[in-house]
Amino acid sequence: MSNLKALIFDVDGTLAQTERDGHRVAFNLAFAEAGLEWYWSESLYGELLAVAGGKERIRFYLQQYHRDFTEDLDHLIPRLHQAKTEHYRQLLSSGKITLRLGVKRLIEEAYQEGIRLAIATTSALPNALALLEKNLDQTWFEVIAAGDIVPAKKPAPDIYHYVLDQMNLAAENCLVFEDSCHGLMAATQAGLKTVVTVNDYTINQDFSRATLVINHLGEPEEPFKIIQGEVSNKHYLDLNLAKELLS
Ligand code: XBP
Ligand code: MG
Repeated sequence: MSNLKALIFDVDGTLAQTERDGHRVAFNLAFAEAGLEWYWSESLYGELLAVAGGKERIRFYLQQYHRDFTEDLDHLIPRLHQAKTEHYRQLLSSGKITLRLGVKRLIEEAYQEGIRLAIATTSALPNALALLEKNLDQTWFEVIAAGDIVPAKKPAPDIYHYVLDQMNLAAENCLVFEDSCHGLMAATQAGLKTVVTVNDYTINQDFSRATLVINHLGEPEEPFKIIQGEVSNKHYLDLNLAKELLS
């Protein structure tokens, strides 16, 4: 009998590569629209990802690069972030950002087998929903924990504690999917085993506490590459492997 009762997914970077071509672009559109001469290049955005949460990221950027900026940030940042969210939703509705390899297959298999599903993301709820609406059946996810639902964002474990509470599940019965060291830290501190699927922004981060680190979930005809960890004779991540990883 397997311990596995639920899969919990991070959104940005894990379900889809949303950061570089989604969130980053939307931030820049919101800045331009507000008449601000701020531009987040791909490499600068990589630096700014050190801070989770869009509102927190703008504040961090100003502290690092525009210390002399005098506007009332408590007023400006939420306004900018709201505009950014609108741009992000529009970008997603164009369908340009698709799910990462193997994500749909694994989620469909889990749903059909009665394994419970949840989302734990730092992103604002409308952003998480925009991706799900376009690519998956959001009603399959019993809990969608997002954005400001907990006061402390990843790497704090709060969002994972919240999901476990809502689902009334123990950490030992769930497997988490993340793409970043912040996400891994949050899940690990909540006692959860985590599979990391890296991306260009996170590939060099420290994932030593992960159960498995791979380049993507893989498909039968497109195997994953193992970066850290061991699996028995498997080339893509399916429910059997998820169960094996939890045991
Ligand atoms: C990703 C984030 C988010 C997004 C921007 O979190 O840190 O801040 O970059 O989204 P996760 P918002 O990987 O946990 O989903 O602007 O909505 O915060
Ligand atoms: Mg992520």
